[in-house]
Amino acid sequence: MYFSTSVITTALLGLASAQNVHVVSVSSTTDKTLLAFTPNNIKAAAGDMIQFQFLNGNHSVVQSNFDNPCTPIQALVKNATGMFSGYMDVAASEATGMIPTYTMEVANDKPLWLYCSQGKHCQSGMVMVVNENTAANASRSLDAFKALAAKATANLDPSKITPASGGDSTDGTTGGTTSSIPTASASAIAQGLGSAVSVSAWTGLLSIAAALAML
Ligand SMILES: *[C@@H]1O[C@H](CO)[C@@H](O)[C@H](O)[C@H]1NC(C)=O
Ligand SMILES: *[C@@H]1O[C@H](CO)[C@@H](O)[C@H](O)[C@H]1NC(C)=O
Ligand SMILES: *[C@@H]1O[C@H](CO)[C@@H](O)[C@H](O)[C@H]1NC(C)=O
Ligand SMILES: [Cu+2]
Repeated sequence: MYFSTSVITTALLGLASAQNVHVVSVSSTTDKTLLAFTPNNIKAAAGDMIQFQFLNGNHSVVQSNFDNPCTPIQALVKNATGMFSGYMDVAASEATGMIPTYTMEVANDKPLWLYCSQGKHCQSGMVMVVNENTAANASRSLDAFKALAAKATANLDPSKITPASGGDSTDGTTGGTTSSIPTASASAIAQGLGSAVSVSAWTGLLSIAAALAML
């Protein structure tokens, strides 16, 4: 898709007023073996965006629920359309100087439990939470989720599961958009890790705006 600079700038300004973008690194540029989302515990308001930047390897982001780590939510909850980034193989786009991204909008302030469905990455701790709420239930912490994940017998690929025929449809589910950004931008943005990065701070990073404009 082609966006002229003026269209992108308009989109950027349009979003700058209201939307926060939280950047999450998937693996690492310096440690190719890192099986982690960084940061792995973020607070985001409804309407905020989360952009996963795939820095190395071949990983995914999949939504589960707390009690069933390493299992796609659509295998647990009837009619759920849980988020799944697809597998993002960084090597495939590295040659072009781009890294793949997956950007999603946070639907509500309920906890969102996420994992990587590649190999045994989920069991190895490649999990995260958005809006952990231990005040509502002290058992449902990221540490407890990690401990459950470590014991999971399988790490399930969302494209290879049987959709649930039952379950509680109150879990919040959401979707996202894939794109790619120049590798140089990714490292510049990485300085914003762990904080809510305002889109307005990114003026000049037009490829980011293009990614958002496609949402
Ligand atoms: C990435 O991982 C998925 C799932 O294991 C696999 O199907 C796919 O072939 C891998 N991509 C590449 C380019 O190796
Ligand atoms: C779930 O999906 C089925 C088939 O598309 C539909 O008939 C049913 O009404 C849906 N149930 C709910 C609770 O949305
Ligand atoms: C708190 O969470 C645990 C783990 O999911 C669950 O077993 C328990 O029933 C929950 N407690 C309440 C009061 O909902
Ligand atoms: Cu992974």
